[in-house]
Amino acid sequence: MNRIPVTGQADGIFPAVCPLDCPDTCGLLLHKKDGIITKVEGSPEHPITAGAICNKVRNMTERIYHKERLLYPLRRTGPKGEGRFERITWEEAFAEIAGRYQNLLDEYGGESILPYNFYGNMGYLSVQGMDRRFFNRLGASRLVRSICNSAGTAGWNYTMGFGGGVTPEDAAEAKLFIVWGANIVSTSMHKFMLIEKARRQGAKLVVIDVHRNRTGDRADWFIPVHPGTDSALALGLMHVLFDRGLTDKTFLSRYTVGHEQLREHVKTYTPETVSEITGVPAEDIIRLALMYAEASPSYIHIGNGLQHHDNGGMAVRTIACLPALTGAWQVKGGGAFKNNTAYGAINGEALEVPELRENKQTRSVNMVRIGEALLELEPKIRSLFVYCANPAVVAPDTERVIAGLKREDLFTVVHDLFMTDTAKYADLVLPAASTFENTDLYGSYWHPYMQLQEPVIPAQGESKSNFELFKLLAEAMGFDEPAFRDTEEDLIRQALDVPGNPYMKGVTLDKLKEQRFVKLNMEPRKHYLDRLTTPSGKIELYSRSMEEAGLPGLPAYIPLIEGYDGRNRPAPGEKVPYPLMFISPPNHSFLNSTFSNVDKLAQIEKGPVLQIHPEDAAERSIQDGDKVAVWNGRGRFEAAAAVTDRMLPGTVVSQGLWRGREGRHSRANALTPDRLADMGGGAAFFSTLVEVKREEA
Ligand SMILES: Nc1nc2c(c(=O)[nH]1)N[C@H]1C(S)=C(S)[C@@H](COP(=O)(O)OP(=O)(O)OC[C@H]3O[C@@H](n4cnc5c(=O)[nH]c(N)nc54)[C@H](O)[C@@H]3O)O[C@H]1N2
Ligand SMILES: Nc1nc2c(c(=O)[nH]1)N[C@H]1C(S)=C(S)[C@@H](COP(=O)(O)OP(=O)(O)OC[C@H]3O[C@@H](n4cnc5c(=O)[nH]c(N)nc54)[C@H](O)[C@@H]3O)O[C@H]1N2
Ligand code: SF4
Ligand SMILES: [Mo]
Repeated sequence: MNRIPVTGQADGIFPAVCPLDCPDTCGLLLHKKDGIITKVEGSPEHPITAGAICNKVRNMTERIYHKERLLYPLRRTGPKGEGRFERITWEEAFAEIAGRYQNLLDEYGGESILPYNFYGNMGYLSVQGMDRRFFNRLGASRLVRSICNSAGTAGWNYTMGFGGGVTPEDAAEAKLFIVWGANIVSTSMHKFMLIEKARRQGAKLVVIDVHRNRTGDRADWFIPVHPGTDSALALGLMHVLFDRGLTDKTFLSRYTVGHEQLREHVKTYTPETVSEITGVPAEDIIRLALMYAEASPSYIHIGNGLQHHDNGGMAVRTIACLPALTGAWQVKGGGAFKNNTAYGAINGEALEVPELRENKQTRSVNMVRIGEALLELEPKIRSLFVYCANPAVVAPDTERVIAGLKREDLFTVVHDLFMTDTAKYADLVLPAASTFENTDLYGSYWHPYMQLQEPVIPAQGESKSNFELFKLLAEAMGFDEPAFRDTEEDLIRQALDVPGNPYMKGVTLDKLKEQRFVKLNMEPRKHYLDRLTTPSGKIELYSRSMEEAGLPGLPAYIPLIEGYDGRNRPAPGEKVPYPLMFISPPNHSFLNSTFSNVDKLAQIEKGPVLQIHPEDAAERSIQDGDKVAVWNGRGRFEAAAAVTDRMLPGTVVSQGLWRGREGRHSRANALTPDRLADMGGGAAFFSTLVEVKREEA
């Protein structure tokens, strides 16, 4: 291992924060001996995560001190994609970027440059600070960061207004948990731990998913559905609730708009009709509706998986209506959770300084369509700057993304800790410092605690934090506005000063230094229902804003553009080019594509696996363990077959985002579409059809 010992720093145990794109944002403790982090464990003092961490981060030292960690700036020497590079100095790197950017500015304007970043590190300074200031000043094209949860968030916001739901402390009191389109055992383990605790007091867990994932395995009741049919299921539940007089009429009149229309509207969604669409037996739909009406408090966790579809925004919007029908919101712990980002909203404008941008009309590019943008957008994108993201693996339709990255006339810079698939196509690759080497501020999109990271080890090799990198780049470009002179602490103070957000009152840098975990001021939460921020100030079962945006104003089931439901899926033996729905959600041991290069974790996951139903396997003479090829008009993916009845027939599942491998087709996103979902410019990864065949050995 490439460990660089540090002198002059005391050994001991240091507080830290998990930087990964995971709702739990754990408090950590780093054990340091001879200047090296030897152990990562959970901080028992964190009020929510309380000392437990996942296996991924218990192995974080494998990543921090990985033998392939980038330590110096590199310049490409071979063809794009081949991965041949030579070491250069930072001075050379800065001079080259500044020179190229100045030419681009002179010849084509700032819009010819596109930043591409996501949440490889969730720290506000890593992805929303000096970097944004730099690209604003440059006048670069704007990036619409919608690859993760935008469709669902839009659907939630149309219904509820405020982008927050039930908090963990309240959820602990629920008696019924419905986990809908999420795999929290793997993706948010403390949520599952909280549910386990409630179950010991008699609470029940229902999981609704297209495949029986690890969470489904542990549920009291697992309900499999056909992909993209969740809104039909939710409408079926509403049908039963209205039909049997199980709604809370007082709540509906006081806190909602549109309940009379909704009652009429759902009459057509009978359990029988909904059963045909979703694959859920009619008696189960009735049973679930009765269970939901009876349990109090009842809590629905709306996952990210179910909104990665053509109709994903509407699916979330429809499910979000359910707690209003039973009045679940009135009881502590009752209601729903989609994400809780809004409580801890920081002062984004102070961090990003949009005033630095001269042209307020600068174009926006949706990150979901990065392949198309690189290949087709006019005027052309001539430079791409990637950090905290790995589009060659995580973006949909990766064949097109890679074709775009191969463009000879595209000047690509990648800042990362590793030579990712994307970095292999870069002209310059810059080494990034890991979070434990940085100062940063962390919120959580689930729990109400802010945390501070301070460096525990120095930057490894010549690596630089995002903050430092963009500050120096600004200097190289000759940008001399005061915004580029701010320190990390300045940025944290600016971020925490949010006059418009009462939940952030009292969260300060000094308190963070002193207490490590600073709780948001949750007092306003008491009046949740009086603070709904929809146009009507109520829960909008009918939404005029949606109609104005060209969407149905009432919740509706809209079939997928690319996909089948239970009514139209091909009969066994019927010949259609691509009869199977392909779902590619996260796996247990990686975080998106992060960790896929850590052998220990990759070995646990074995390699790309395709779960296929026994009926679908038999039809194709596929046996457990066979090598299979999965393909459609976009590309090809290879995996080992696991024959299992975890899904309904017609759906195949491959968990995990694997990096590209020499001579192998290991990217699931070769098969996924770059269509935008119905709302929020979101991604529709899972609305895709494929065929599968056994590969001759
Ligand atoms: N271990 C691990 N943890 C992670 C991540 C990771 O990669 N690995 N990623 C992080 C990130 S960025 C995010 S956004 C979150 C996401 O975490 P979750 O909210 O748990 O969402 P996903 O894991 O994307 O998808 C969950 C489930 O959606 C199901 N699904 C797909 N289509 C449908 C559908 O039409 N209907 C229903 N009901 N279910 C469907 C999939 O089968 C899958 O089991 O997790 C974070 N945590
Ligand atoms: N098929 C399919 N595709 C998906 C999904 C899915 O479920 N299925 N999930 C989607 C979702 S929800 C998301 S959020 C996206 C996630 O997509 P990305 O955010 O691109 O996630 P990662 O693959 O983890 O890439 C993060 C990169 O950031 C780097 N990094 C980490 N820390 C730092 C830092 O401090 N500085 C710099 N410069 N780099 C750093 C890491 O080394 C890593 O290479 O993927 C999406 N893609
Ligand atoms: S990935 Fe999630 S569960 Fe694991 S340590 Fe980080 S925040 Fe905690
Ligand atoms: Mo995500």
